[in-house]
Amino acid sequence: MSEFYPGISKIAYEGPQSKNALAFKYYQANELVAGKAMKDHLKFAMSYWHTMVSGGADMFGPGTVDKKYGSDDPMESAKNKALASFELMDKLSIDYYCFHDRDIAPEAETLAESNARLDIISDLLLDLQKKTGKKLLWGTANCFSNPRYAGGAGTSPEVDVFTFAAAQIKKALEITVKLGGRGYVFWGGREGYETLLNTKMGFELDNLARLMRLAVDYGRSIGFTGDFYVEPKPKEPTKHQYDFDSATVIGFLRHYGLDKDFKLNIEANHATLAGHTFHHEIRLARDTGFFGSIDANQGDMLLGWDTDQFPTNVYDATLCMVEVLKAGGFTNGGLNFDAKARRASNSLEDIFYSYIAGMDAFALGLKLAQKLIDDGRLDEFVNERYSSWNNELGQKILKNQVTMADLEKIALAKGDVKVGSGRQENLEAILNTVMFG
Ligand code: XUL
Ligand code: CO
Repeated sequence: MSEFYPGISKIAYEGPQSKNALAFKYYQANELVAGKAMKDHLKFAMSYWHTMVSGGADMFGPGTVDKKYGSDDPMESAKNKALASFELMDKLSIDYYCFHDRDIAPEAETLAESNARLDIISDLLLDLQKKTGKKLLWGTANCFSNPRYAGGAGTSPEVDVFTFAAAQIKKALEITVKLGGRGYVFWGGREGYETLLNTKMGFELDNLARLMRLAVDYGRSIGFTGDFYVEPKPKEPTKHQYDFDSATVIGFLRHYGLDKDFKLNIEANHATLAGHTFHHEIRLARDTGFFGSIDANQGDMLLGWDTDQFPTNVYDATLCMVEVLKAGGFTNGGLNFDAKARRASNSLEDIFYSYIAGMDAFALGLKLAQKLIDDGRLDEFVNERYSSWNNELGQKILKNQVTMADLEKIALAKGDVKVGSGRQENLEAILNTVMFG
């Protein structure tokens, strides 16, 4: 069988001193970190849409990379993409992949025909999985590209569109289960609004939850035991997306009784679009029990949109991995590179350079996260900062054994209170010493 990435052999680990652009400098799949192989800590996944489908088109010009994979026929091209994706994952030592239904099999004229295409390609993917041991991390349905979804899918003002979205998600769930995916993602592509002048917001929110409930019930009925995820994003494509950020989504899931089945898929660039740090979003998910999976990428702080760049910021990767380690690691989730090479990075090698850059940044982040935890100074400081809650008064408050009047009496007797230093600058310096020391 001919290769789709000729001239590129399996990427090897050569260490930080290596100048070979096609080698890992930090990612060594079987290196143990705290007794567990890097590959099992990180669970890297390839995003099918950016890697196999998108050629770099933007609103100012067409793609710059040929992603037809040797055929103008859409189904031949789709088959070649499936084969190429497994070659790519093999060469990069990536164990998982993620897709939208329409990434793996192009949409046809009718739903029945689209479904038949999905059957053909998912058979091929299943076969490739069996031969290689690669796994599907999660599947999802693209309910945002087709013009029928202009006003939303689950939140469409029109009942026929809601019906179509449900049918599409049913099929996407079936192929996710068929391929052994441990996750199913809801990213509300156009589940939001442009103007409230034409929108029944409360009605749309109820319907979004209704669609998710239908999906959970159906998924469970066909043996899906993995996690459903919502992937928060505040804007783009709609002005206001309903799944704005983690806090909003958690409130939504609890309000509609979906919190037992859903966790969060946190994306770095979505976090910053919402005015948060990536770290904030993961911490919130972990502290509330909604930590699920991660879309690893990064935005550009000077741009107000979702640039989906490969993640190379080691501070962010480190703080992310601290949260992952403290969450006890991934269960069904993993690190999906929802990222694309820049439009000017127009060679097939650039796909490899991009993944190597992202994987090395996270390998480094993992090692540094473990180093920070082992160093212990940050945790020690935080524990000390909150230590007054261990005293008698603190314990009584935590056990809800006091009234406002009790607290007033104590406060009046104290007269005034002095608080300790938050020591931010010193903690930031400790972070640097641990990372670069
Ligand atoms: C869009 C985005 C999606 C989801 C899956 O910003 O991140 O690709 O990850 O639908
Ligand atoms: Co994403």
